[in-house]
Amino acid sequence: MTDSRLSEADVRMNGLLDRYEGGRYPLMYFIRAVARAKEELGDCSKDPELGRVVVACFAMHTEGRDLMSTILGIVGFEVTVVERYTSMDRILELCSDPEVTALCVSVQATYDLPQVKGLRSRMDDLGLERVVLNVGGSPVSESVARDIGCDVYSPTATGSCRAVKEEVLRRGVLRACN
Ligand code: B12
Repeated sequence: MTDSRLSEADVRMNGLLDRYEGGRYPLMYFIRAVARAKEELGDCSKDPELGRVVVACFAMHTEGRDLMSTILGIVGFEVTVVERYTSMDRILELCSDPEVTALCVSVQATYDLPQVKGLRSRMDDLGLERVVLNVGGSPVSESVARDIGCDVYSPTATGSCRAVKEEVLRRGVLRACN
């Protein structure tokens, strides 16, 4: 998208993302500043090639969910932010919407890891092969992400969001070729 077609909201929110990514903006300041910009300028533009991402968490640990939802919205996804205390069954039900191209799950506590164990194969059994899976949070190392069957993994939130976007676009291209 050429700069001239970038909305004021796009410019402001990408500016905030650069500051967060550069480590010059604490997490909660970043999330709140983007929310304020959205109120003031409206949402930033969405890329129809990306579709919708479902972003979930467990119980009361919502910061990882909110961080990922904020960044995924800026990089062009429509975002479904799943309510606290939502079961994994219900989260997967939300992913059956054909618009949904990716699922990001925030795990904060080790005792929530059993809920994402073998999640990729569970999704495939439900016919959700097309949905890109990313799980993150402090208990999720690269090897834990591999055990879960994550399609993309990164130690940073911005890294994960960019990897999810790349993989969704790559699969989109593949689908178009077939
Ligand atoms: C904030 C917090 C709370 C807040 C939550 C507020 C909120 N709205 O989220 C409150 C006070 C409510 C809370 C409550 C509890 N908490 Co608490 N909490 C924390 C704390 C301090 C920070 C977690 C956090 O939000 N981090 C910020 C996020 C963004 O970081 P992150 O997920 O790690 O993500 C980073 C990377 O993973 C990366 N990333 C890369 N790829 C991806 C992909 C995705 C999808 C995501 C999300 C991220 C990501 O991006 C991020 C930044 O780079 C942690 C300690 C810690 N430092 O982790 C304890 C912690 C998670 N809590 C803990 C516990 C035990 C509890 C309680 C049970 C305490 C109690 N007895 O009441 C309750 C449970 C409440 C409930 N029912 O859920 C324990 C869990 C222990 C364990 N076994 O794992 C911890 C580890 C503290 C501790 N050391 O004991 N908690």
